[in-house]
Amino acid sequence: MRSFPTDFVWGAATASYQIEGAWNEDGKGPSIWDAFTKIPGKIAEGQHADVGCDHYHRIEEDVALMARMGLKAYRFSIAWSRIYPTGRGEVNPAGIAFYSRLIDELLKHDITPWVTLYHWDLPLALQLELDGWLNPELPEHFAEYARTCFAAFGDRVKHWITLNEPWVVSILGFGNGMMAPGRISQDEPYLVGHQLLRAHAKAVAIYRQEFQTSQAGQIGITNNCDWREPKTDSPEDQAAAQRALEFFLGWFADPVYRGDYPAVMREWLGDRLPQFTEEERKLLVGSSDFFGLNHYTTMYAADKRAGEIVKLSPTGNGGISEDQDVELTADPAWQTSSMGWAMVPWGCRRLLQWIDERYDHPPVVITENGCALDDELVDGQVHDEMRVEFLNSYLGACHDAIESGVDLRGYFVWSLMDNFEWALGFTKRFGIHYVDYETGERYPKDSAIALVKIVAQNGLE
Ligand code: PNW
Repeated sequence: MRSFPTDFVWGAATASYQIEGAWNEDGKGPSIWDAFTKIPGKIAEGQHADVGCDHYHRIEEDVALMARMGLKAYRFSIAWSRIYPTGRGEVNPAGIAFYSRLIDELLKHDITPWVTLYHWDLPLALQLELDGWLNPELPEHFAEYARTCFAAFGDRVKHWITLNEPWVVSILGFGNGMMAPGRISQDEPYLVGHQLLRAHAKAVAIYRQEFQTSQAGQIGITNNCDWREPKTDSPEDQAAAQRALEFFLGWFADPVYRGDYPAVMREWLGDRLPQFTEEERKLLVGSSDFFGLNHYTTMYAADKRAGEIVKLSPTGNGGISEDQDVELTADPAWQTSSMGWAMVPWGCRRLLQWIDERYDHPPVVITENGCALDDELVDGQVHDEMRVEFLNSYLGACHDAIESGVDLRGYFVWSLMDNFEWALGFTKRFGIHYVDYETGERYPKDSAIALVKIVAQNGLE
């Protein structure tokens, strides 16, 4: 039996736009995802999440799913445009009431809420009126929205995540245009990333100054990163892998833990990378009480300096690589999910080790890990053996990391249930519960049953 620390947090994660539906109910304003999904050609099969998983109308049922599983925590996100329909100005009381009810329902079942303030669904008005995250004013509006949430929910919410995956917002939203708002640019990702970091720092400063003492909660940021393994042991490829990790995770974690962007980004990007003021640096350093990590896959990295410039498009799961002169490849022997993402548990372990070393042994929480498969519902059952294997092997890697000294505090599976997978719509299923989108019915998959056992034993057999 491989046991986890006794207070290890076992949870499941979701995000507002992916599950809620009720896109225009009870005063909610439209978000950039409500608009983006309506543009022909942006989403697989022309889908959108106007109804989504209908979670907005099923919170009791969905909390009951988690309670039955014995989960200790639930990570969800707040739709900014439910709280502020136009992103700023008047608060919408029905929006506050909805999340308040969800939080109470969770607490009633001893499930700890972990709340993400921004999981990509920017109020549309802020995009149209202010150019969204390109505008240096956005951090002010985000901080104000955050303050409203701390004031309304902070008596009961003790775990806050400011932003989910600023890398995805920057690269996929403004680099290759795969995600809302769908812009394609070489330079905007770095400008947007800068405003996201400023927004995070401001929200944390408000929490610390006005709420943390009385509410006694924690606040942090969640970044996503895949592992990058040197393709050969040549010094060039080793440097390429390190550079790829610094461009991926260091971009957003270095400012928070070390006070500035990685030196290699400064060197490679020059003026294209904005500068922090001294004051911003001070707000940023130490602005995360835990290291939130979303981790999905691994690729090999090789030096590509001599090669031709690759076009602006995601290379596998890697994002823009031309600025880094890194070539990413996968081992054809690796098993892949229906996203095409390779399943490489040892990559998870190495990434945890890398974080531990680079950021001086921070408490880490895996806020997302999981895989999409072509699940089929047969007689009310889903036998997702591959996902069971995925969970066992990745959790095994987590356990190894803990044994070698990494301070890993929790694990949230992505996702509680199948949901709207952004540009891929409902064609990808990440859930440990199967959702029948015709009837709205949820069914536990074998992976949910396996996780129940792991949580009950607090370990792996
Ligand atoms: C994350 N990439 O997104 C998000 O936090 C979830 O909302 C999403 O459903 C989940 O992972 C699965 O995709 C990512 O290209 C999207 O590297 C794309 C990438 C990484 C994470």
